[in-house]
Amino acid sequence: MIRLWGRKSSINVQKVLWCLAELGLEEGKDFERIDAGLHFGKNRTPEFLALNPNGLVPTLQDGDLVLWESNTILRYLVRQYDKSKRFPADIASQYQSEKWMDWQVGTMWPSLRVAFLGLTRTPENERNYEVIHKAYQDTNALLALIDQQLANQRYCSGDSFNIGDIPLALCVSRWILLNETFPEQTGARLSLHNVEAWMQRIEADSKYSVVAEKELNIVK
Ligand SMILES: N[C@@H](CCC(=O)N[C@@H](CS)C(=O)NCC(=O)O)C(=O)O
Repeated sequence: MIRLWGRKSSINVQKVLWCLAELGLEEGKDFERIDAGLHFGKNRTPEFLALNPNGLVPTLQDGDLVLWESNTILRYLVRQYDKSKRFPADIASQYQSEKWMDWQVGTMWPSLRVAFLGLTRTPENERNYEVIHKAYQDTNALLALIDQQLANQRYCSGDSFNIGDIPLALCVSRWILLNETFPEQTGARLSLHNVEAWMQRIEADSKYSVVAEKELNIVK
């Protein structure tokens, strides 16, 4: 049975849970999940560090194979388990999706992460609100790029939902949640109509609720 290490409130664990759901793989039947990270701990034990020397979640075990890096885990799961072709299999769609996955981890998240960690993992008296505000506003500008892309197509890689939509939609959900929770500190959130419509399509069509998990684990 597949084993997934990670708490459900982690955005990177959510990517994996969403992908597993789309592939029709069920917790308790096809995979087991072990709560780890933050208050659950377990991710700094020698046993865990032997699996993932970064001490981070998600970490996935499938037989002898151990994987970490959430986007890589998604790629693996689709290649290994997408027997019913839930995700587009043509090369052009695959690489359009890859492009956005790399952009999420290399460009968008580094910007949103500064605002996210600044507001949720930094004690109030240590927060640098200028840096947080700038990071949030930079993320607005980055998300405007996805909005442009979605003006002409329904999903990140074309007309069908793809794995690249998963990390993007989870980041958008965090971007909204941060602004709703800390409106003054983030400054205004751009109104992105194509992104909004895409989020609604995703919420209606997918097997995982992207907006359901609202736990930010805020440090006081
Ligand atoms: N690039 C990694 C980042 C993993 C990561 O930063 N995980 C966070 C949760 S989102 C973590 O394990 N934090 C420590 C903790 O939860 O205790 C990935 O995409 O999987």
